[in-house]
Amino acid sequence: MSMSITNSLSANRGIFTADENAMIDKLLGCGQDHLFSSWPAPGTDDDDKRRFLAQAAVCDAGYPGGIAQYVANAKKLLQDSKEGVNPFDGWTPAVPDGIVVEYASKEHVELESEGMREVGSAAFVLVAGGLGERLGYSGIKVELPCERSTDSCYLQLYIQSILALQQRSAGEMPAHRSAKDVGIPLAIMTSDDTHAKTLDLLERNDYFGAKKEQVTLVKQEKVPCLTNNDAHLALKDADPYALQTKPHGHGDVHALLHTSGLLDRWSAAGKKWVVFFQDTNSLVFRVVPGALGVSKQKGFVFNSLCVPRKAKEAIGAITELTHTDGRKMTVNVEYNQLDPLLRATINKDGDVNNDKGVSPFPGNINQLIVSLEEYKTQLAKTGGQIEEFVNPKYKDASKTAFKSPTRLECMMQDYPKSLDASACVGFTVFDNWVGYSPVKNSPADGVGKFEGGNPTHTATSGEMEFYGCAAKVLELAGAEMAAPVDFSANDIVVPSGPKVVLHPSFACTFEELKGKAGKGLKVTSASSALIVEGAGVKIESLELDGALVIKACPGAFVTVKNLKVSNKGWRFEKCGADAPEIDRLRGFVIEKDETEELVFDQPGAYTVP
Ligand code: UGB
Repeated sequence: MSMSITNSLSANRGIFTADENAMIDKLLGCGQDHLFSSWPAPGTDDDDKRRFLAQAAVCDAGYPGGIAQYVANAKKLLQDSKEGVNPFDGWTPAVPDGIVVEYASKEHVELESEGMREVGSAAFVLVAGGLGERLGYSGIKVELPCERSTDSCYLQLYIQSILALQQRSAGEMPAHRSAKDVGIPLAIMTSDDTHAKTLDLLERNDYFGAKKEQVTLVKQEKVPCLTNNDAHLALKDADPYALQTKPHGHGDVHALLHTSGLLDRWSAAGKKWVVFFQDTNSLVFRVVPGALGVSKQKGFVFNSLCVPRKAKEAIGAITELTHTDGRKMTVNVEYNQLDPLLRATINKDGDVNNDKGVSPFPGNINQLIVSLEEYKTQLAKTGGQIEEFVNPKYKDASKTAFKSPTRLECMMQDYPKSLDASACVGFTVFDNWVGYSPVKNSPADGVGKFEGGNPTHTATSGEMEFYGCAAKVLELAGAEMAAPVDFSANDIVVPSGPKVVLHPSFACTFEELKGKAGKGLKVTSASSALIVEGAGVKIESLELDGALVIKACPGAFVTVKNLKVSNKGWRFEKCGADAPEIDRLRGFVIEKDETEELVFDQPGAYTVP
């Protein structure tokens, strides 16, 4: 520590509390003297100095082991990065074996019924702390409508899906439920970027029908940025009393579930599983019951949901890694690391498609199911700390200076790296159409993906795939659906068939759905729209060419028999650059010319017509 810092700091010491002084000691103890080098004498900027120490204390408390540990980890990772240490040195990748489930197959139906027996013992965790920079939306992603036909937003779809599962599983809930038990809990990880807006969305919508106590928000803190290989923390250019901070990644969710006490609470309430999912995948609940069935049947302590992956697609690849010393693990290799790893080991061409047009490595969609008891025990040992990485952009080949401050990051799918080799880790593959349709990319990036023959993962594809999945599920149940036609918006082309929305209340599993709709349902035009809401709706025979909405409140049992609906229906029209942001993201608006509406808002038994 230089003399002048010692002097200016010593002079300031008297104005701080014991805790504030302890924070200063912590920072000095891990080589952060520079933070105080321009502090003026006491009497000047004292409130700003306290503000700085308060922010440092938040960062300290938000990181397992505190700032000192963060700096120590950073020094090691920055050193490795400078020396070009390959994190996969000694590891050889191979295509792993996993459980491949064909939706609607006999095996799938059995897995779903097994999963439905377990789902009352599950807790759900939504990671929604990301800014969604790739999408470029100004709000939070979970408030985006997943489709414009009903305008249900992602958070609404998720909560209503959980409530539907809860309603089906009421008889399967742990026997020792107490009056305080809130059913199937949902935790949402937010960040400073998303917290207030997420809370506001919930409050404004009365928690979308969930009990307030059922939903817990846990906020991740950002981590300090680093200016050099000595892991010096960065101050903001415009404010010498504020640390520059950035998100630490979705891996924070593990430490937060541990420190918040949620895992203990869930365990005490008899929960057995924790199901993680991301902010914009409208299809996730179609595959949760089956995947939970796989976890139960195979005894997986960790189960990643996967889809077939196109080479170079921005989703991680599940890979079996074998070390020269004999160690073996099946883990996610992130999309930017797979290509160099393959080139350096088993395939000079890197991340390329096989003769079936897909990467041989299944794609991780970060929908993860963990077994609570083992998870809780493991986190008690590790504090939830997840292997981190750093990705500095260097100014030149000397690798001594960064273009801009960097930070450590971690990913939630890396949790199994902390498990013993004997842990039962597995994965479950479903087809893309039924399990994965995220909205991550801006319209402009979508065009690039489209031109490269890759999934666009835009709001345009997200909406059409949501309808397409429901239509295909009905088809598998025996319905006749008009074939999709090409639909173009925002300079990409997506298949567009009947616009089918099956509200989560309608059916939770394929078997349940098949008992309510399938044979006898005929949708004769790709432009038709069919919206069905309510557990009591049963479609025995219906022919549709146009738009039909059927809504039944809880307790209303509606049988649709010999109904023929033909009307002008809805048009999906391109929108202009002056349209509201939500419309511009998908590139179209819906013009509802004519709709047949069958609404039953009183319990009872009805037959239509
Ligand atoms: N998220 C947080 O909650 N906090 C954070 O600090 C960061 C993110 P992205 P990413 O399914 O397509 C992941 O940015 O990280 C939330 C997997 O790593 O959308 O590029 C955020 O709100 C990858 O293996 O994705 O890639 C969102 O809900 C692959 O599975 C979630 O974390 C890929 O997702 C994911 O954040 C995919």
